[in-house]
Parts: sequence; structure tokens; C-alpha cells
Amino acid sequence: MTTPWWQGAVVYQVYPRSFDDADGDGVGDLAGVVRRLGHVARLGADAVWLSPFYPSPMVDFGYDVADYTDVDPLFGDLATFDRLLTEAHALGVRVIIDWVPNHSSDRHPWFTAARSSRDDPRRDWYVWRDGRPGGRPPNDWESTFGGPAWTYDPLTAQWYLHGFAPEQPNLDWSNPELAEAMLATLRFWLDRGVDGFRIDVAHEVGNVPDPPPGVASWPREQDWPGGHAVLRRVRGVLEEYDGDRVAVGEVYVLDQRRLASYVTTGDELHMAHNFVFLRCAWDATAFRDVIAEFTRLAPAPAWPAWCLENHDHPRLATRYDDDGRGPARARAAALLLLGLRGTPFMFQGQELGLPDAVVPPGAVVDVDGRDPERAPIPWERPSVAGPGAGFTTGVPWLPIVDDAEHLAVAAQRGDERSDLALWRRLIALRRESPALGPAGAQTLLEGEDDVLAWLREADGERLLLAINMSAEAVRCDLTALGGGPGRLVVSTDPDRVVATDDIDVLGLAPDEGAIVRLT
Ligand code: TEU
Repeated sequence: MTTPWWQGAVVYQVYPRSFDDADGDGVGDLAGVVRRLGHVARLGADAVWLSPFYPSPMVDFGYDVADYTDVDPLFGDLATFDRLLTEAHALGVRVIIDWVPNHSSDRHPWFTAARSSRDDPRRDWYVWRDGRPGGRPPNDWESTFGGPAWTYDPLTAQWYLHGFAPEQPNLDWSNPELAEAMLATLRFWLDRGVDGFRIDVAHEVGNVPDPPPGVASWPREQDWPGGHAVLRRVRGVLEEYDGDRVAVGEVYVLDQRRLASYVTTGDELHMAHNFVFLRCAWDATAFRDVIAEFTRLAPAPAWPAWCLENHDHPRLATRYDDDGRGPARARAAALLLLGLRGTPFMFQGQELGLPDAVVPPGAVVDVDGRDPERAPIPWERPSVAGPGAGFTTGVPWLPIVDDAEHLAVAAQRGDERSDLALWRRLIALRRESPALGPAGAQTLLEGEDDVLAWLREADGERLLLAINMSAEAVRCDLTALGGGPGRLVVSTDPDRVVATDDIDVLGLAPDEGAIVRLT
């Protein structure tokens, strides 16, 4: 069996609103993505995952979809999407798109029809229930964004379910016509040539059970039993096509046993994002335990997907910055992400070590306060390109990060000490190294508590990777760690001189990560 492309891929998440704005309206667009594909290709990424670009009222910035088979005029049109696909493929970059099967927008024509009458043929494409006496909702479930998960619709005098905003009514996958209509939207994009899908809240899709007696609240990170059957049907659609089309799920469950159940049967998701990993403290033991547990629960041929940033979470440089060490930790985290067995998913701007932007109260636009991590990419130095930092000639929809002058792509390009140079180096190494590739075995090493260390090996190549997650310098005896002498090939510390002689002891500065080629 040949290795599917996505097992060897580095996937780069593009959040189109904030990537590049080609038409100067302050919001990024697909034409902007097209003209920056070279950046993605030069970085060495193998695929992009595009966050939603569908027609949308933008209550949740595109995760409220009003048409699953078109492009919002704000982002362009289908012709621009096709151009994106063609140009990406010409550069050897695959394209994965976001698919939001759990809910649509309340402006989707399906919902407009559904709410028009209890007898409408589309009524049961959504989840309707009678309220409790006294004008109370069917139960006390809360939505992820806060407030009740039910909204009363006066015209038909029933309540509809929404796990997120009231403008995002849940679709009812137990309805066969809805299921067929949604699966047809997958075929629409597969026929156009997309390489796969990132499935939004994959764990909440499925038959919605009536509230179990006595359960008042809807637990966060709920997964529904019916969801697995839905994902099997999604997989079936992907397998109608050639080319190893891939499904990666956003499975936001914090119990790795349940998480693993989405990827171990071989007929559901190919990969699932691991939020236990994303939510780890900066602590070697915590990371080691998560990796070890997932590896045990999801052994080969199941395949891990690792990510540490996305459009919903504070960026690494900010999240791990409690003592001013965020930037160094973000660099070490690059080595973690790219050095593990599994497919790394990175978020645009992670290669620049971007922190969150400072968003003043008056500039907050997201329902869930996720604006800081969604700040636009600074392509150019503001001193050269003006306040839009090469992202836009207009007024950016969110503030640009404070230190864009030094963090901009143009400022980092050509600087060997930059984060961008480190990412390129690590991705290039990953590409040429059998040990870091899909066939590379992985062994977690026991050693210093504060050092996360692991071995990757294939075809006689042995690489030892180590990250010092403490505030003290440490010395790792390579032989004791299970290695023997070796040669330092990469350090995440820009001040470290990578010498060419063999070492027996690897010294690591606080928050430094390194790769040693064992000899
Ligand atoms: O996220 C689902 C999800 O669980 C998030 O709401 C997450 O808990 C929260 O953002 C943490 O702050 C997906 C999308 O990634 C997100 O952008 C959407 O808002 C959400 O689904 C609804 O579609």
C-alpha cells in the first residue's frame, strides 16, 4: 500500500479574511490567497486548508453558511476559486476546504423554508421542539457562545436548536433528504478538484437525542452517537473519488479515548485535530502524556494530526508568554509540531511567530472574542507599505499586530535568525529526512522531567529531538537518553551556533529545542 499524500504533508491553514486583500476593502479574499500562494510553496507546505469562503451573513465570519456551493462576493466568485485550485496544484500545493455540516446560517434558503411552516418539506431538516410550560425552552442546554441553545420562532410556535449562535440553526442529519443534500455539496467541490475537507465540529454532527432526563445542561465537547454514522457516509463519498481525498475533523472532545474512536475504524475520518494537545500547558510531562496516550489509543494504521494554533485560540507567542518567553516557546513549538509522527497543521502567521494583536474594546467584532488571533498577516513593513502592512491598501477589518515592522514577512525574509527561516529549515529537513517522514518510527524518551525528548528513525537514519520546557539550562547526556553521540542539525535558539563536530552531551537553553542526527 502506498502512503497517502496527506501523511507526508505539512498543512497550512488560511483564514481568508485575514490573509491578503486584493481589492482594498480591508477584508482578505480569494484573489489575495492566489497571489500569496508562492509564500506557502516557498515555506514548503504541501497543502492549504481554507477556512470558509461561502456566502454568509458573517455572524460567525463564514461559519454560518448561507449556500454550500458558492463563494461570497466579499471573497470573490467560483471562477476565482477555480483559479486558486489550478494555481495551487501547479505549485504542488493541495487544497482542503472547510465544510460546516453541523449548522447552516439562518439565512440559508433551507432554513427560510423550514421556519415558514410546520408542514414545509424542509421543516425536519432542522431540529424543532415544543417548549416547556411557561414559555421555557425544551431544556436548559446552553450554546457554545453562551445563552440558551434554543430560540423560539413565533411564526410556527416551536423552538429550534443551535449549538452556536441563534443565527446558526443545527441541521438534522437523521433526515434522509437533508443528509443527501449535504453529501451532494461534498461532491460539488470534489468534482471541482478539491483534495479534501476540514469538517467543522465533526463530533456534534448527528442525530440529536432528546434531552436525557435530569440532564439540564449541554456539556461542552459533547459528541453525539449518530455522528459516527454520518462520518462513515462522508468517507464513502470521498472514496467515490481517486487521489486520496482526505477528511480531517475538528473533533473538540477532550477525552482522547473518544477522540481516537473517530480515526481507528478506518471508515470515518482520516485524521482528527487533537485539542487536548492544543490545550496543553507548556510542560514536558503534559505533552509527553498526551502524545503517549494518543499513540496507545490510536496505533497505526491510524494517523495523528497535530496542531497548536488555529483561528479560535490565542497564538503560541501570547498563550505561553506568562514570563515573557512566548516567542522562544513558539519557536520550540515549531520543532514539536514538525518533528512528531503525524500530520502537522499550522495556522497562517505561525511561521512568523506572530503574537495576538491588541484589539481595543471598540474594535471587537467576533461573537466569541477570537479577534486577536485573527489579525491580518503583515506582509510588508508598515514604514514601507503604510498602516495596512501589505495586507490591504484600505482599512484592515482587524488591527494589525503591534510589532509588524519586525514581524512582517518582508522583514523576516532573508534573515537567517528569523522564525520564518527556522520554519523553512525545519520543513525542508522534514521533507528530505526518512526518519521524519510517514515511515519514521517514534519513541518517546524518558530523561529529565523538563525535557520532552523523542527519537525518530527510518532507513538507518536516527534523529533525536529534544525541547527544554523549563526556565533553566539543561544538559542531556545523549547516550543515557538512548542515543549515543550525534551532530546538532537544528536549534530553535537563533543565537546558537550549529557546529559540525559530534557531541555526547546536548546543552539546551531555557525553551530551546534541538534536533541531533545520531551517528
Ligand atoms: O469551532 C468549534 C468550537 O468548538 C469553537 O467554538 C471553540 O470551542 C471556541 O472557538 C474556543 O474559543 C468551530 C470553528 O472553528 C469556529 O470558528 C466556529 O465559530 C464554530 O465551529 C462554529 O461553526
